[in-house]
Formats: sequence, structure tokens, C-alpha cells
Amino acid sequence: MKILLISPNTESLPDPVFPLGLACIAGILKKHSINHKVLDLCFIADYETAIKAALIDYKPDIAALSLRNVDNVSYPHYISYLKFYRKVIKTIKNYSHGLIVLGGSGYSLLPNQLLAYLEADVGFAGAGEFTFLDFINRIKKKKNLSLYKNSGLVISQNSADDLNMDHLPPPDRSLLDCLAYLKKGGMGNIQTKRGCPFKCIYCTYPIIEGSTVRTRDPALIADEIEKLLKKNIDNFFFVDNEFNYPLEHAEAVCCEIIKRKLSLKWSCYANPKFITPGLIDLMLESGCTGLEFGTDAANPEMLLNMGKNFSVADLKKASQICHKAGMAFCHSLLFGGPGETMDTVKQSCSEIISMSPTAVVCMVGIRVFPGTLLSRVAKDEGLIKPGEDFIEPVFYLAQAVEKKILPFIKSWSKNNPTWIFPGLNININTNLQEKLRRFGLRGPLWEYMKNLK
Ligand code: B12
Ligand code: SF4
Repeated sequence: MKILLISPNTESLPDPVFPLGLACIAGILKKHSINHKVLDLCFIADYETAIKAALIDYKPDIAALSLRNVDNVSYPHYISYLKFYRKVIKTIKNYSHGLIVLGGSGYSLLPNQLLAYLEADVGFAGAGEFTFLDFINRIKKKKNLSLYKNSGLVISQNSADDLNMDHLPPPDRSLLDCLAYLKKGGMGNIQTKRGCPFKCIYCTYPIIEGSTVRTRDPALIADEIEKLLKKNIDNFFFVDNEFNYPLEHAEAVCCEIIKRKLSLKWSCYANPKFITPGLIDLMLESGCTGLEFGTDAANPEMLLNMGKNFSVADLKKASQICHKAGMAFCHSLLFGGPGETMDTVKQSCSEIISMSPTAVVCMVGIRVFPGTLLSRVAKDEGLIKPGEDFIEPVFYLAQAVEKKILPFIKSWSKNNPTWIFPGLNININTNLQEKLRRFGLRGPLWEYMKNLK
């Protein structure tokens, strides 16, 4: 049995992202001595030639694609990656009769729809290590691959909550060019846990990872970092939904890094509710250069509507703690959720200004995915029609702000250069990003906004 793992993610904004999910699958295949190779299309200009060469040379039984992104979830400058994936799959079919299987975070959001749209054979939704391994073992026993051709079969990791992360092998990065990502401004990526128990109305993370938190042993995390440091990867993003929940685990990870005297820079997403001076000190001491709060709004009504588990007071307190310790921090805002008015938008803006963050990343309109609470609201409001397949994006944008928000943002951003609006290419775009990277800037670009202040 030969498996070709393919990463077709070529997005370079905000920076090229190393295919960690694919490396997790490579890790389990390696552990079980299953013959596999990797084709990463990220830095390849001529994808057709690369695919042809890989398939003719290796003749895999299965081409397994890791679909990280569906689209850039950005409004109004929206980019879909699906047409490119379709071309990739067409090319694969030209040179291989093997099975085509799909997995990945993006895939997991629309498993049946994408299997049909991309005309692949089998899909794996959610964590893929055990489901994919089981599938390969099943095929090996039956010795009949063709059973699954065009099967429409979607296998879900429905017991994700039972998955003990410490039983998993570490991601295997050996068949990928990790340094290429760093050179282009990307980061090494590390997962310290899976799952999120919170219920923000639009959020897909609990769908992808499950809602029960499964933490990894800090010693195993530090082992993984040590190995990467030996390969000169010294700038990391901790990819957890919320690095600082549970607080004790986040502290333990920092302590392990400090104990081993590992020299790295890292950043992460964080929840303002679980920020303490002690944690921020440990984060700084272990090399953290900045954290990104999933704030969404700074107005009591909108925090409630968005299902957030913190208050404006929590946001202020977390911001103050960061300021006091000298930690760079960014608030991510999402304008246009249910109940948003221009008054709530303006209130959020002025509250955030008073917190004086290093930068603000601001999205307008929320990409709706099935299975979220927001999709129910959107359905009730008639935004989602029966039979909607979500392949073309549906953006939720409250009617009260629909016409006024874009002009407001254009004028707001003129006086606020540290506010980034990715969906409007304001204060970030490919040209600017390339220029900054040429100066050798690494890590999240928003962290450099402090130089603008
Ligand atoms: C961390 C993160 C980031 C960081 C990444 C930093 C870094 N250097 O790693 C940053 C902030 C840079 C980022 C940027 C973006 N991100 Co992001 N990100 C995430 C996040 C939170 C974690 C991703 C991760 O690493 N997970 C850990 C790995 C191990 O898990 P995994 O990839 O899912 O892999 C598992 C399974 O999916 C499966 N699997 C994976 N591949 C395969 C293959 C096969 C064959 C099988 C069987 C199984 C399988 O098994 C794996 C192990 O269990 C996810 C949300 C989430 N919780 O998943 C969003 C997410 C992936 N991002 C998303 C998006 C949209 C983006 C951006 C386009 C946003 C933007 N407009 O800028 C950019 C794209 C960047 C790029 N170049 O691709 C979306 C993608 C889905 C979608 N809507 O299209 C997600 C799901 C969030 C969301 N909004 O829903 N992101
Ligand atoms: S936004 Fe953050 S806290 Fe809320 S559900 Fe998603 S991952 Fe969890």
C-alpha cells in the first residue's frame, strides 16, 4: 500500500502555513510503517508537472489531500481555494487510477459537499490519525481498493472527545521543507491541545476539534520544540484555539520551556478571560512575543450575542495586564454579527482604542458554516435557503450596518493605522507583506505595528 500525501495550500497571506495536519497523518503512517511520500504544492509554481512527476514516479494506491482552507473567510474581498483544488484533483486523475481521499480542517467543515464538489472518493472529517489508519488496515484486509471508488463515504472522528493526545505520535515533518516556510515569513507550528468547550455562535473550531479539551503532556511538547530548534526553526505559532485555556496547562507548557532553557520566539491565540499576571510573566519568560485575543466586540450586547464567555471588564483587565508586563497584544474584532448596529460598532471601536492594543485585526461580515449557532440564526432570518451547500460563501452581516459599515471603516482606518482590515486589504496586502518579509520580519506582522505607534 503506497500513499501520496498532498498539501495543495498555496495561500501566502498572512504568511505561508506549514501543513501541520498533513504532518500528523505522516506521523501515524510512519509509526505504522505504511509506505508514504509527501507532495507540498505551497512553493511550486507548476503544480501540474509536480503532480505528474510524483504520480508517475511513485504510483500511489491512494492520493490523500489535506484541505486546510476552503476560503479566506474575508468579506468583501473573498477568495475561494476550491477551484484550484478541483484542478489539482483533475490532474491527479489524469495520471493515477488510485483512490482520492480528502481530510483537513477546511474539509471537515463541509465534508459531504466537498466530496461531491471535488469528485473525490472518500473523506475524513475531524482528527484523521486513527480513522485514516483504520481505513488503510481495512483496505489491506479486503485487498480491494475499487470498493471505495466514488463511494461518497465520509468517515468522521465522532469519538474525538476520547482521543488521548499523548497516545499520538508526534507530527512527522521530515518529508517537508520546514525552513522554506520560515524563510517566507511563516512559523513553525505546535499544537499543545485539541478542543474548545466554549460556544461562540459562529465558531467552527469545536466542529473540527471537538468540544472537550484534550491537553498534551508539556514534556512531549517541549521535545517537539527541541527537535525543531535543532533544525533552526526558532519562531513558532501555538495553533491551539485558545492557548491559555486551561490556564494551568498553559502555565505548565511555559514552565517546561523555561526549565529546559529553550530559546524560541512564539505567539498564540488567547482568551481574555483567563489572563493573569503570573501567566503573562511565564509567557514572556518562555519567549512569547505577542498574543491575539479572539475579542470579536467590546460592547456588552454584542459579546452576549456572539456567545462570548467574557465581559468588556475582562477585556480591559487582560489589556492592562499585558501593558504592565510589556507583552504585545492584538484584539481581533468581528463586525456585523446578529444585533450589530452602527452604535455597537462605534462603542466597540472606542472601547478598544481605550485599551491601546498593539494592533487590531478586524473582519466585517461572518462566513457562515453549517453546524454553528449562527447558521441557525441565518436560516431563521432567511439568509440560508433550503438546500444551501455553503460552497459559495454566505456572509452574515446585520442589516442595520449593511450599507454603512464599509464607508465607516474606510474613514476609521485613515486615523488608525494599527487597525488591519484583511477583507478590505487595508493595512495588509500581498505587496506590503512581501516588502516587510524582505526586511527579515518574522512572526505575525501585527506585532510590528508597535513600531508604527
Ligand atoms: C492556527 C491557525 C491559523 C494560524 C496558523 C499559524 C501557523 N503557522 O500554523 C494563522 C493565524 C496564520 C492562520 C491563518 C489563516 N487561517 Co487559520 N486556523 C488556525 C487554526 C486555529 C488551527 C490550525 C491547525 O494548525 N490545527 C492543528 C492541525 C494538527 O490540525 P488539522 O490541520 O485540522 O489536521 C487534523 C485533521 O484536520 C486531519 N487532517 C488534516 N489533513 C488531513 C489529510 C488526510 C488525508 C486525512 C485523512 C486527515 C487530515 O487530521 C489532522 C490531525 O488530526 C484553525 C482552526 C482549527 N481549530 O482547526 C484555523 C483555520 C484552519 N484557518 C482558517 C482560515 C480561513 C485561515 C486564513 C485563510 C485566514 C485569513 N483570511 O487570513 C489564513 C490562511 C493562512 C494560510 N497561509 O493558509 C480556517 C480554514 C477553513 C475555512 N473557513 O476555509 C480555519 C479552520 C478557521 C476557521 N475560520 O474556520 N490560521
Ligand atoms: S472563538 Fe475561541 S473560545 Fe469561542 S468557540 Fe471558538 S475557539 Fe472557542
